[in-house]
Amino acid sequence: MVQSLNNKFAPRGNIFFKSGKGGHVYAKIDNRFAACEVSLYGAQVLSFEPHGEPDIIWLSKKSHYDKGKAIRGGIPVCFPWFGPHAEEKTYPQHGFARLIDWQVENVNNNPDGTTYIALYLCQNDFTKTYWPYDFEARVIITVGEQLKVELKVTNTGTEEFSYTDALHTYFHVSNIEDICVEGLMNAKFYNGPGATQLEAQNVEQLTITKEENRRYIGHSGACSFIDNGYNRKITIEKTGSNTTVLWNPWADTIKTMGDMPSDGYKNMLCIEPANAFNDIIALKAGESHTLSTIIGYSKY
Ligand code: TA6
Repeated sequence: MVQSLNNKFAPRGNIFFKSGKGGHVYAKIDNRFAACEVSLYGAQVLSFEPHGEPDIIWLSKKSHYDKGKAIRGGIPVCFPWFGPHAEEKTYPQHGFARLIDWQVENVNNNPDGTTYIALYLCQNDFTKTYWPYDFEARVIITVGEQLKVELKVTNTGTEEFSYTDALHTYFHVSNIEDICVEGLMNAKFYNGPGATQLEAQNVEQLTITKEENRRYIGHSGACSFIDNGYNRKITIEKTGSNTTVLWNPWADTIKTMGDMPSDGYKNMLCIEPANAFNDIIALKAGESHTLSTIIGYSKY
């Protein structure tokens, strides 16, 4: 498989494929802007490293790579549900998209020097054990000065379906106590999975000093964070999303997670463009929806 992917796509330049951990296939993109690694298992970005910069994406050194388990870190694609399944407690958290191999549909370089890879998934026996619908999903990853990730879902069946989704981005930070998040002022959020009352954020700059699992509802705009250790500001733009999730497990919860180092919470922060909770996408036959994020940075 790796050989046939390389025969077909490597001559286009700036990309090659290799097998690696867990027996998965990985795409390595390296162009004049950045290096980026993508796992075909899960259509998951694992790194985005602009040349001369520390990686913007965090990947756990203790991640599982076995089939059937999610890779911890990068940008897991949560689809067709975010969080636990609403009725079936044994179904995998965050859906099946991150637990399956995606096909490479296309790879190319754009005239502006950016490189994209388009990954494809449609219904099969595995997806039908959890979700009875016919669909096409595409994850298109474009590597340039910025990283763009799009998740486009099309209903290819005859009946309407609904789903929730997320680009569950793990950002790499110099030190969680040296960053502050901007762009969420006045946004309404549920403070944790058990919360039933909405709160309004009343600070312009949010610092993270404890476990956070905030679910911002009706938040469709951009946000950013300042990383004082790496002297950079990371911007997170998005389209097709009305929910933003912000998560850091902090010191106690991380100890219960076997695939994260116990001090890993110090160097990661999830900020996740999503459609989740009451923000549900419904697609009639033939309709599509795209969730996308553009991750950029500037130095100061
Ligand atoms: O997005 C935050 C969250 O839903 C948390 O509640 C936490 O469980 C996290 O995702 C990680 O989920 P995972 O299934 O990857 O362990």
